[in-house]
Amino acid sequence: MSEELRIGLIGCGFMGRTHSNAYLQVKHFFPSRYKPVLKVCCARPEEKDKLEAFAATWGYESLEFDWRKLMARPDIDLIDVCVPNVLHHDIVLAAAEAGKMVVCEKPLAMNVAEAKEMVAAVERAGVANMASFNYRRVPAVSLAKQIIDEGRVGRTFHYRATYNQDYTISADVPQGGMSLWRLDGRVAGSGVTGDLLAHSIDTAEWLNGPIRRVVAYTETFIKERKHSDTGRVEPVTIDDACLFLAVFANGSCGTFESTRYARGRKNYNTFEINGENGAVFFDLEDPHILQYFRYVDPATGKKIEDHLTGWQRIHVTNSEHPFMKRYWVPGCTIGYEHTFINAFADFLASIDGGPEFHPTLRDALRTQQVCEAVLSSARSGQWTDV
Ligand code: NAI
Ligand code: SOE
Repeated sequence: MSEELRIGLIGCGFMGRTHSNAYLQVKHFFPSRYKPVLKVCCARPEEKDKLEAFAATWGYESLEFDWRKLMARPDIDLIDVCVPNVLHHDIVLAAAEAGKMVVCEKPLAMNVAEAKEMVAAVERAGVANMASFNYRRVPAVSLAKQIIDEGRVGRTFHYRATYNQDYTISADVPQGGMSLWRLDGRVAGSGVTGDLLAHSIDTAEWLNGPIRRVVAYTETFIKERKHSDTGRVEPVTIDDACLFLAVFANGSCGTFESTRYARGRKNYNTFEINGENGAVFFDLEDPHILQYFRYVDPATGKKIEDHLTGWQRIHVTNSEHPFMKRYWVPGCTIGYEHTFINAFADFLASIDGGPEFHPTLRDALRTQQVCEAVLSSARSGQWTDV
C-alpha cells in the first residue's frame, strides 16, 4: 500500500505539464513507497479557462487562483514551483514556512540575495527540496558522470559548453506577457545566462567541480522590443548572448557560450571534457548518444593501442546504463520527459531514506553565484571570483 504524496503545483505552462506528467508516470517505472497525487494546480485568475483544461487533462482534484491559499491547505505535502523566475522567491519562502516540501524550477531566483534566503528558509524548515536541473538525469549525462568518476577521463584540462537556440532572432518578437516573459529582465532576472547557462553551469560543476573565476561578455542584439503588457516599444534588459571563460578549482579551463540567435539551433546543449586519459562529448539534440574517447584503460593504467583509439558512440539504452533498466529493452530510447521522471524517482527514493537528493536548492545557489559573477564580469569587463 503506498503513501500519498500530495502535490500542489503552481503554473500550468511548459514545466507544469512536464512535472504533472512525471508525477503520473514515475510509479509506473520506479517502485516507491510514495504515490504522487495531483491535489491542486494553480495559475492566475486571467487563465481560468487554461487552468480548467489543464486540471482536466492531468487529473488535478482542485484549482486555486492565488498561490498563497495552497500554503494554508493541510492536504498538500509538496509545493512545486513552475512559474516565471520573479515568483520563485516568495513562493518558496511561504512553502517552507508552511512546512511543505519544495520543488523549484531553475534558475533558482532573480539573484544571489534571493537565492540565499530561499536556501535558508528550506534548511531552517528542514523540508526536502529539489532544484529542477533535469538535464543531469539524461541517462547519457549521468553516464558521463559515471565515466568521469571511474577515472576514465583523468585529470581534466578543458571543459567546453554551449547552449544555443534561435527563437528570438526576429525583431518582431515582443517581450514580456504570458509567453515571452523570458525576454523581460524584470520577470526573468537575466537572459540566456539564467535561462540557459544555468543548466550548463549546473552540469559543469557536477561533472568537473567548482568554478573559481570567470570573465564574460554579453550582447543584446535587439535593443528595443514591443512589450506585450504595455503595448509600448521598450528597452530590452536581458542578455541575448553570453560568452564566458572559466577557471575551475581543479585547474582546468572552460569556455561557455549561449545565445538565442544561433540560426538552426533549437536546444543545442552540449559539453565536451578533454582529460589526460580520455574525453566525453554530449549533445542534447542527440540525447541518447554519449561520445567517449578512450586513451588510457583505467583497469591496466596502460595506453590503448594506437590503432584502437578513437571516439566511441555509446547508445545509452542498455540496462547497465543509468536509469535504463527501468524502461524498455536495449536499443529502445527514452525522451525529454523522462529526465523529469528520473528526477522525481530519485527524489521519492531520497525521502524514503535512499541516497541524498541532488541538486538541492543549496546546489542551485552555487549556480546562481556563478551566474551572478558572469553578469558582473560582463558589466565590468574584469575577471571575477565566484
Ligand atoms: P510558462 O510561461 O510556460 O508557464 C508559466 C506559468 O506560470 C503559466 O501557467 C502562468 O499561468 C503561471 N503563472 C504566472 N504568474 C503566476 C502567478 N502569479 N500565480 C500562479 N501562476 C502564475 O513558463 P515555463 O516554461 O513553464 O517556465 C516556468 C519555470 O520553469 C521558469 O522558472 C523557467 O525558467 C523554468 N523552466 C525550466 C526548464 C527546465 O529545463 N528545467 C524548461 C522550461 C522552463
Ligand atoms: C527556453 O526556451 C527553455 O525553455 C529554458 O527555459 C529551459 O530551461 C531549457 O531547458 C529549454 O529552453
